[in-house]
Amino acid sequence: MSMMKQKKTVQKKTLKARHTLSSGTNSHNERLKQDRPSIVFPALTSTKPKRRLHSTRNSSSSLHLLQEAVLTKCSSGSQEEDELAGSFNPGWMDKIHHCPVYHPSMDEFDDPFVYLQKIAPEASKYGICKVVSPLISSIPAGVVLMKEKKGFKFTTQVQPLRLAKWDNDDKISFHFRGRNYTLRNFESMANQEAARKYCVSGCLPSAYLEREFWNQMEKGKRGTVEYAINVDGSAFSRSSGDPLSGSKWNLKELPRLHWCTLRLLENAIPGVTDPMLYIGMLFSMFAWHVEDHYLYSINYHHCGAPKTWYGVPSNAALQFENVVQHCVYDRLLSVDGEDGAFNVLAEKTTMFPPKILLQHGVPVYKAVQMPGEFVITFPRAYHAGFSHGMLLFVHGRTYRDV
Ligand SMILES: O=C(O)CCC(=O)C(=O)O
Repeated sequence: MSMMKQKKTVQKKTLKARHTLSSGTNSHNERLKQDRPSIVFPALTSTKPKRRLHSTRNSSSSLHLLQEAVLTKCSSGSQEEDELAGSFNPGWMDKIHHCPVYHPSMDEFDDPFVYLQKIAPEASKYGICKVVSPLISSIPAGVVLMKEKKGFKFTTQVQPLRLAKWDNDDKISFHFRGRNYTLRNFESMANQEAARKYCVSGCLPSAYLEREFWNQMEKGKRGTVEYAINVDGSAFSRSSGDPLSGSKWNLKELPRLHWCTLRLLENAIPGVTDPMLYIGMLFSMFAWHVEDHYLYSINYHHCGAPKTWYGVPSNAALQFENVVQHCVYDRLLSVDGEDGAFNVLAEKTTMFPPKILLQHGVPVYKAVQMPGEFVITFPRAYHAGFSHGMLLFVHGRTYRDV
């Protein structure tokens, strides 16, 4: 397709998308429409990060949500694959096994690097793992933020809760800012939204929400959710009396520990040498991606509803990129070969159900992260996921090699 025609198609789709979002009847969309400071719908191909050198900050958090028809067309037709490829069929979710969960003793927990080195040979085979902290914070995260970050406010991003109606030669992404919130305002908005959907704001069983999330993604039309990502700060307290914050697992301190290579960086890099806060609501999501420069990531859940993660081990990264290249995007990517998939994934905008991976024999595991738990992602392990409700979460990237 010529550049001109492509541009026109994107514009046409953009207008359609704008119409869909702004004409939504649901009250959340209406409120966003009124308060939204700016709306940008960049074309998918507008910003291509350099291979393995894209910046955390600049990675768009908008999502390319993929049409089910495109997603399922690679099914080779065996009975099992047909079942996995069927219209909404929760059966595939049970086929994704949980990643390992570690319960270190106080002694083992003393040094995160020694501990991670110990579990890495086994845990890295799953791409992700959970570490349940034997220490808890004595000061709740909300209290830390209120006290240590006076007037704390953050801006969300709006994510469409649906798969896009793409055709084979067109693709767009939605990327626009949500509102500015205090923690309390965000929580009340998030709880109202959850109650609007399920009559109560309390958390429902994880398996139910996993089914609901993918069901809504596949069947949804106008719904949106908000997610505050890459917010400067951390909810680890400065008080030395707090057992977890006083430990080496405090993500503010971890990159400065003696054998973390990141301590050698002269300048602070948000999200790398300093952790970042993520504040989510029911079905806030993060797209499939690997960490910048293939770093490890370490993520602590401070409070709120659980979060589901999916992870793919690094030895299947090429296989994963191949599936993205040939089955998810089909012929849509402008750059061929492994770079095409890598580049588009680096934009952190590609979200598709893990059943596509199952259909193509790509190993994928899941974790349901609760407050008080760390999730580790290993170098070059693709991961994606969603929140089960309002939650407060800290993410940090850490050293390259264990
Ligand atoms: O929870 C999120 O939104 C993102 C976590 C993560 O995988 C990341 O920041 O790399």
